[in-house]
Amino acid sequence: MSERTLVLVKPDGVARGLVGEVISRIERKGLKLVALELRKVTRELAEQHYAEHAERPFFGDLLEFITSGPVVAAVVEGPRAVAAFRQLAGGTDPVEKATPGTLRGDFGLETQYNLVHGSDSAESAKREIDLWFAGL
Ligand code: 3AN
Repeated sequence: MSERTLVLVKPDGVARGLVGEVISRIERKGLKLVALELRKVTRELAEQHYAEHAERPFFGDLLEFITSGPVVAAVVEGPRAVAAFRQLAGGTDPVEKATPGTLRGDFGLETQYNLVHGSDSAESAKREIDLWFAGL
């Protein structure tokens, strides 16, 4: 059974030239790209994407950051794609949670600038893919 997940290379990852690294790891894992786009994120899209964090103290900073430069948005497909990409990404805190060998563990230092986003469940993936790639 195949599923889909939404992946973002956030502004820090794009600015640091890590898009190829992220895409390469996705492909080497055996996952398939079904959509891929460089995108400037509007405030409106950012608010919708991160709606579940609206009450968190870091919400304002999160919106500032995600709209600060282009992101690469992708829809990735494969067996257990949601969990498989989260395995590649590593934990949210790049030092305390992500282990070496993961994207965040290898390239990240701060939770706010943790390089990538991956949907956290099949339901979130559906909502996020509808938001970013309507009609896909
Ligand atoms: P994940 O991206 O690993 O699913 P979430 O959903 O808990 O993590 O958080 C979404 C995003 O919010 C993170 N990727 C990160 O950019 C930001 N974030 C989460 N926790 C913090 C924090 N304590 N301080 C600053 N930013 C945070």
